Amino acid sequence: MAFVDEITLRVQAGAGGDGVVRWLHEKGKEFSGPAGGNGGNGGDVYAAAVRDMSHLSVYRSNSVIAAENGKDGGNKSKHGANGVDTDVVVPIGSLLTIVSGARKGRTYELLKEGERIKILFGGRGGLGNEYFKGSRNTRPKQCTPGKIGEAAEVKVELRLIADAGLIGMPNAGKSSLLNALTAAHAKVGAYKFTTLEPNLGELYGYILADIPGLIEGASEGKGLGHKFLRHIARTKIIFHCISLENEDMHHAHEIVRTELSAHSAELMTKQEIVVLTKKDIATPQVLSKAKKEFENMGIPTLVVSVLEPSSISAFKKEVVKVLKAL
Ligand SMILES: Nc1nc2c(ncn2[C@@H]2O[C@H](COP(=O)(O)OP(=O)(O)O)[C@@H](O)[C@H]2O)c(=O)[nH]1
Ligand SMILES: [Mg+2]
Repeated sequence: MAFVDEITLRVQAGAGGDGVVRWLHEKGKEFSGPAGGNGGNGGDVYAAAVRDMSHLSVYRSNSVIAAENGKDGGNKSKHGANGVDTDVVVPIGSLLTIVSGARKGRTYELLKEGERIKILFGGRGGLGNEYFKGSRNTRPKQCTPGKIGEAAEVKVELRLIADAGLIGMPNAGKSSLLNALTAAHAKVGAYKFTTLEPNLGELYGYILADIPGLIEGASEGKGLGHKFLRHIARTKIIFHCISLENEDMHHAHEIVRTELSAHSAELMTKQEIVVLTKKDIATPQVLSKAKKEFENMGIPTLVVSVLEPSSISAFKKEVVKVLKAL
């Protein structure tokens, strides 16, 4: 299923129940007093954040998300029950914008798991005739209807809060690494342009994002770079993957850094760690030369092969150490 990172939902808060006109019926006394109850309030709509990054896909077939209406008042002074509230459930990192209705233009950002914000109010319940009873009005015949609930179109944009982004040239091994480090199932291919959507994985509570190559998008003229940069805007660190297959590791590094700077000056300022991938195919000489080259530039450098379990477990420890220190 395609990853949904933007969707517009039609959302409806509940209407209030109506107030009613009712009379007490005491023995031998017809209509002895007003006893119509108030209507219940309509349910409110909340936005609620969950950790499931792919949650927006559940809304693709739902046309309207609605809270329950309040119940009408009853006899014997019984008030109607309030309508049940409802939640628009969105992944952490979602930005909600109300695009129509009375609250048009309001925005809400959900950054914490379990965070819940009221975005639309249900209508108040109407008043029953008992409410209008007074010394001058002992037999009120009036009641009021419930108010309608607020309705709006709500645009949800997901901005992933990845702790770390994996970047690099196509084929650098980014998706393979994400899969090896986390329970993600990113597509892996020996050809370019495999990854056209950001893949996410979780490593001991840290979110890692496999960012489709900036080069991949740019060279295809798809402008994917920009779309995905939105997701890594909050990333604290960049793991720059460079395959040891490259003839010139330094050049490969430069190409990606240049592309990155063209898209986002902000990303250039993030902490960078070079990850030399596919260690299994490199000679010790190539490996140590490459490592030295980057370390001489002052860039911390790690080495890994997804084909060697011991390499992966050592690498995991290094990555967690780095993430904890952020
Ligand atoms: N020998 C070897 N091949 C790897 C390693 N990691 C990835 N590959 C291969 O390199 C190719 C590109 O990998 P992929 O993860 O799709 O790269 P991405 O384009 O950066 O996401 C695939 O054929 C992988 O099987 C590794 O550690 N060793
Ligand atoms: Mg990939």
